[in-house]
Amino acid sequence: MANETNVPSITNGFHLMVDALKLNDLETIYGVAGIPVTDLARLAQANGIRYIGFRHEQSAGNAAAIAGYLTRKPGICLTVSAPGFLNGMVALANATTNGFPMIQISGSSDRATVDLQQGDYEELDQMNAAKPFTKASYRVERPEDIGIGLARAIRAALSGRPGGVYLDVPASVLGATLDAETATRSLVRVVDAAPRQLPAQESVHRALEVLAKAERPLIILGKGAAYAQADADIRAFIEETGIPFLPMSMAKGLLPDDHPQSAAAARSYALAQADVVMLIGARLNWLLGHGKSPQWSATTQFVQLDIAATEIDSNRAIAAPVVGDIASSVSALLATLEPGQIRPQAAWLKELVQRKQHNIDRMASHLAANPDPMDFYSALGAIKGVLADKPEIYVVNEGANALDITRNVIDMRLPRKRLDSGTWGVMGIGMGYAIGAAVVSGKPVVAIEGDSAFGFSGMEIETICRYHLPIVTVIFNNGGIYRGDDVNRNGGADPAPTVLMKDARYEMLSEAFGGVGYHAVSPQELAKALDDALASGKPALINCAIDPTAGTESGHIGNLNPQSSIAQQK
Ligand code: ADP
Ligand code: TZD
Ligand code: MG
Repeated sequence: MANETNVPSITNGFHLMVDALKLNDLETIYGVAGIPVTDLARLAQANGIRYIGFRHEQSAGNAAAIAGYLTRKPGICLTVSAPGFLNGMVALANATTNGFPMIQISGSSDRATVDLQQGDYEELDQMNAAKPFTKASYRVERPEDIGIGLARAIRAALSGRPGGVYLDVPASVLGATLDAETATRSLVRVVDAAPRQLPAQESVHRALEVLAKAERPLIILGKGAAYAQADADIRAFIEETGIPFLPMSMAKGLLPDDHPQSAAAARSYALAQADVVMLIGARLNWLLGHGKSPQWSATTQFVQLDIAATEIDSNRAIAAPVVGDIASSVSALLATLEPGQIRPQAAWLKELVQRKQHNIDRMASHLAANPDPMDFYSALGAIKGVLADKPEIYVVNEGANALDITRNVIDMRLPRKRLDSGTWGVMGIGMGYAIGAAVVSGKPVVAIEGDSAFGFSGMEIETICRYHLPIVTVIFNNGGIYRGDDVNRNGGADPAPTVLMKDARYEMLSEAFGGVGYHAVSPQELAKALDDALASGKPALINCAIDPTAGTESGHIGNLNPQSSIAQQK
């Protein structure tokens, strides 16, 4: 019979890539099809990999990045050459900045032509272009290297501080054939891609000694702590020591926001007054005022748990670094901690409770006010009520006021449920993160979006409807970036730079693709729409009319705008 001859069976780069992904349990691809990866997407789907096709690579990349964060497996984004590659790069760079494991696999054009700049279709030296924005950037030049190339990408994405990795696959490699036996032998299943990194025991002792001397200690939890999935040990350490904690935005819910030791509602007081601060998977970057005045005291001492040794002393001297993976470090701290060794002063805890109560009361009055038109607080009060008994729901959040006020109002009670603009404060993550979270979890997602923020990924509403994902998008429509009431300083007919269309009917975008649309002008309408939308489990969009004068310039970070000593012209 024909198949009993000596002719070896043949395979090609397309099949090898699919086999390599499957061998490493990478079972979802987020991408946009086109030359030269269309058949790769088809073949992946045919072989049981879930393929989610987007309208723009940036959203595909954002979905992959957040999938990586949630699952601790690199999220895979597939892009076409040059422009598609570059569209995805914003998401890959953002993943690197945030420490999310992700691999962008991109097709690329003919090497010989690209390197001589002879003008190929979609010509770009992608591997080198990607380098400054990634943890690692590799190119596979022979089909028999696909297996090892993917293995290197997985290891680079997951080990140490996770990040974005670029893997370049020229069209010729995808199409190249090789015999099936060589191909099979070339595949690599990665073993222990994120090995534990144990902290030195002396660093653990040093950290506990510094904490033991503290009168006003504070623990800051960052998204590195959330990523580490050491939830029970982190909680045990906090509860056994009695140290108050402050979650960074994506660490909200690691311990419930209504936990009695949460100092979130007394944030600025806690930062300014703490004498010892323990950072667990949080960087002393701009989000923490670089650990410097005016937010911080010059005498505060720091303990820092991080996997990246170079993070230590990055902005301020760290008295007790504990370098290791957070799960190992926290468990070593717990094992070494002696009963009663760490005791925050009673006066400190009492002062925090009083400050908290004051701010909670102030917030309650904001939430209860019922202005017409709605402001951010009254809208969020309605959403808070609906989400109160649904802790399993993911909350995706971006915007300026829409971001800052939501972060303060909406409590999280489970870890890794809040996904937001992150370290860069980037706009455009909304629909991609929502899709990624819904795909990996099968759980509902509520995306709370500024009207400007939404626009960056708004076309993915079609993607959400096409895949029937349980995502409810709430648009805080205040008619602009920060506010909707600015005026053209030259008196002309063009709108001001920050102004968007206030009367835009965003809900019709959902209806256009078979989703449900709501227009809410009161907290009651908003609460009912959100309740109904979540009960239906279907894609929906709620266009929420917010007072155009309700926001403040740049939200809570107006201080970062450049200040000129020369008076503004008009
Ligand atoms: P946030 O924005 O919430 O403050 P950052 O992204 O600035 O958090 O900081 C997260 C930190 O956590 C990074 O410095 C990163 O190196 C670290 N990190 C990430 N994963 C781990 C882990 N598994 N173990 C230890 N540190 C980690
Ligand atoms: N582009 C990108 C990619 N990221 C950004 N952060 C910005 C531009 C600048 N920017 C912000 O920092 S917030 C924001 C922009 C454009 C939008 C704020 O308007 P919004 O929210 O409607 O989303 P509010 O509620 O009106 O403040
Ligand atoms: Mg707005």
